[in-house]
Amino acid sequence: MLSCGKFHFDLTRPLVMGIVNVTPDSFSDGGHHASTAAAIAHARQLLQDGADILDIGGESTRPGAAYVGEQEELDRVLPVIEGLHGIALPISIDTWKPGVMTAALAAGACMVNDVNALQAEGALELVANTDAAVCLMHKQGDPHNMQEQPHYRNVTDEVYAFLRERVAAAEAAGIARERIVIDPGFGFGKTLAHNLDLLRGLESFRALGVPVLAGMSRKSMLGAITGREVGERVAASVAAALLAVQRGAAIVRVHDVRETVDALRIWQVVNE
Ligand code: 9MG
Repeated sequence: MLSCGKFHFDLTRPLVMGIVNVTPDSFSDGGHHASTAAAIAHARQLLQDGADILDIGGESTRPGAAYVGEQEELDRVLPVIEGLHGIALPISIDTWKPGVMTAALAAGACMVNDVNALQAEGALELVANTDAAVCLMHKQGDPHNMQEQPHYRNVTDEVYAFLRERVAAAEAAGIARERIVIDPGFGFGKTLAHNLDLLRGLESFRALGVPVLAGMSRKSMLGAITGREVGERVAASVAAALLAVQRGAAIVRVHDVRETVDALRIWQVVNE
């Protein structure tokens, strides 16, 4: 069971979270107004394509990405969330900043996708005081340095222990279990070998008793395996999403919603 505000999912089928990046490199270079309109149109297309959740983000978390100030992030995401008012699916805000979480939830978002797992001061409490869902993700380091020298003794054990602690912290703060999702954070301070270990061991994260989200869409781990540039990783992304679902992921975070929905439909029918 997953509850995001007024939306409730029984998780009897895998959910697809569609990515809406509102960053200058994703939509047009014609300024805020042009990128807002393009992001809203893209979000509506993802709804048509079969997305279950929309994840809206205004700060890139790619390796090497630059920090974006809170006001700039708000200027990017709030008009998009407001422009999607009344849309028939939950909106997730992809941010680690408590100020952005607060404003986005007030504007209509009902999920927080936090690559920092609510570790910022005040983040746990502010989500606890709402009925929003939260995705707690693992990362090692920060986007500007995380791929420099990731190191683990046992990546699956260490990520598991981190997520167990963050689920406990969230519950202790008053966030009900049915509002919590966990994510091992593919590509966030992980080598290709670490990512593959996590994917192979994904099933083990289900023991934490909350839905598992997996995000590998178009990531460099897929480029390293296929030798393909980011725009040519659709097939690899769909394969990765399917493998994650096969290993117990309840939600996949993807760019290519239509292709992923089709692939998961085949998986579902075969497993009926
Ligand atoms: C924002 N973002 C980029 N990659 C991600 C991933 O793998 N998981 C989650 N939850 N968020 C991500």
